Amino acid sequence: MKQKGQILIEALVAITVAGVGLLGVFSLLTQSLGLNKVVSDQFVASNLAMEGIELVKNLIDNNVLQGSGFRAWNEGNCLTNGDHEIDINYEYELNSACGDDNRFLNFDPSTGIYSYGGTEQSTRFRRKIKIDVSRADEIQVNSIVTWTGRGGSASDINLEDHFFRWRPYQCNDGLDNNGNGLIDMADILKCFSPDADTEN
Ligand SMILES: [Ca+2]
Ligand SMILES: [Ca+2]
Repeated sequence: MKQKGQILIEALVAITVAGVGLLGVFSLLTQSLGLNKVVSDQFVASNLAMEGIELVKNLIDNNVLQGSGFRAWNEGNCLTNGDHEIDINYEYELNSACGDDNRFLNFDPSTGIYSYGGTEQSTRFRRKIKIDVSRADEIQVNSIVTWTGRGGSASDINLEDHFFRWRPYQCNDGLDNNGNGLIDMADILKCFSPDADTEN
């Protein structure tokens, strides 16, 4: 026949074993939740970096869409050497403040837009769009997103892209760009070279 004390000891041992087992589960759960946060931060940062590249593409496309006589494809609107803050507003229009004030991006849950304006929730993400237009016929863009991750560690994603001038120059495109009835270099006196971009 078992003694009462023996039963108590058995119960204590069982509780301890169960407790140790549960501790392992809790520790795993905490780790998993922490990693979840790391992954979601990286996911948001990657997308913000990608958006940065898209915003520069939009600036370039806008230059081209304005047509000849507007400005060169690689000029104006933050398309200058240096670091820039570029975002979109609620109307999905491009804001190009240019220059870098090292500001945090805000998040608007109702639109899902990350931007510098408004009174949305402040985030831990900063985006710097580094532009290099010093090479002819090429724009280098580095979209760099930085944030403070789990445990206060600094993280960053640097996405690099190169845009090239693939459209032919006005003096060599086979088109009468300025509508004077003369087409391209052989005809036009002021087209001194095939890579001139004003047909006048
Ligand atoms: Ca032409
Ligand atoms: Ca012409």
